[in-house]
Amino acid sequence: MTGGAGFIGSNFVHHVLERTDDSVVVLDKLTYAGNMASLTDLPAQRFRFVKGDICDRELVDSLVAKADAVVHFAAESHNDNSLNNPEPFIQTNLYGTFSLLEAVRRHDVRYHHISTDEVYGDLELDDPAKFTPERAYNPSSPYSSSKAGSDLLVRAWVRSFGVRATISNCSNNYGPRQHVEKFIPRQITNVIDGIRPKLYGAGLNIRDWIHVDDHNAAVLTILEKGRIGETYLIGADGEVDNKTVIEKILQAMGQPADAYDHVNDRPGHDLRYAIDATKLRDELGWRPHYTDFDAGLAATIEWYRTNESWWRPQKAVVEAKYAAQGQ
Ligand code: NAD
Ligand code: TDX
Repeated sequence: MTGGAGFIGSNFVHHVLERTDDSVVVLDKLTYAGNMASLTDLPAQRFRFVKGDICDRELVDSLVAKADAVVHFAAESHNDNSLNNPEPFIQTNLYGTFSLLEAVRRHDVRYHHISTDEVYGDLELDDPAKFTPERAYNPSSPYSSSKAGSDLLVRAWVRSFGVRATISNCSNNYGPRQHVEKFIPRQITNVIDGIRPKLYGAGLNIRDWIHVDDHNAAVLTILEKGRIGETYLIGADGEVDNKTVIEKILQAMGQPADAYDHVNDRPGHDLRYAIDATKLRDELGWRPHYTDFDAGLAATIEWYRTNESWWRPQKAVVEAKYAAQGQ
């Protein structure tokens, strides 16, 4: 698998090693987003870490040659970074996916591609529709367009070369080991540090939150039972607007619900995402386990409180970057 030192990938490593007898090899470049502290206490005989770039065709080819399946999590993943400097997004998300696809094609290895609901663009706040696998792609940011392009590469390699691939597009994840640049960990660690949470614009934007373990359980299900060539949308009916999320965090951490600042909005900021996961539920029988967002949030707050050494080294750099752009 790729990207195993990142947020979702590291949780996937723990998930797979705890729930199956499989062995896992992680290929990860250890960018600013990779953290080896996320990969401790793992069974040494079933886990191997390789530091390297998914764009390194030779390295990728040699690892894929020995794999039964490839699950591709590695990406440049943060929208705000993609607005400041799109280049690594094009390189990693597009060329990196191409590099993996060529290797799985050559060695006929099963491939699962991790993607995002952001490829569909956004919905109006009052639109009764949700995203379905048939919806046309309409991405807004350099990040989401690079992910959309990578999905299309996968579809073409399935159709033209018979690559045995599946794709999943998931909504916003939360849970342990998420980088402090992202919305929920940023606000939790702000409150711990006595900094007021920062809400972009009016904060009416809606995200469809899912716990990272529910995402990873779905990925494992698709890897084992998914139909080749198919796209599955992963979501747990968790729509909440950003303002409400900040208020919930403040209240859960014993602060007044209005003790936050409005800051500059994100250019091109998507208004609302919402996933219809009927296909995944009906075809593959997947169900989310974490259906109580407040409880999941409380557990996540507790994780950041007790794992300060995990996030502390990144915090000041991230806040300085945001401050420089009025966020
Ligand atoms: P992350 O930024 O926390 O982790 C990304 C990992 O990929 C890091 O360990 C990094 O070192 C590694 N990486 C980056 N470039 C690399 C390269 N060129 N070669 C090898 N490794 C490289 O990301 P995340 O939030 O865990 O997201 C993982 C995947 O899930 C991404 O594909 C993302 O698009 C997708 N996704 C994320 C969310 C979410 O809410 N975070 C939702 C839906 C889909
Ligand atoms: O400080 C903040 N204040 C704020 O209001 C930050 C960092 C974000 N926001 C808003 C922007 C979004 O509407 O919160 C929402 C969530 O922001 P992010 O955590 O940056 O996530 P988002 O842009 O929605 O993208 C996430 O979900 C889809 C992941 O980062 C992507 O990798 C994934 O594809």
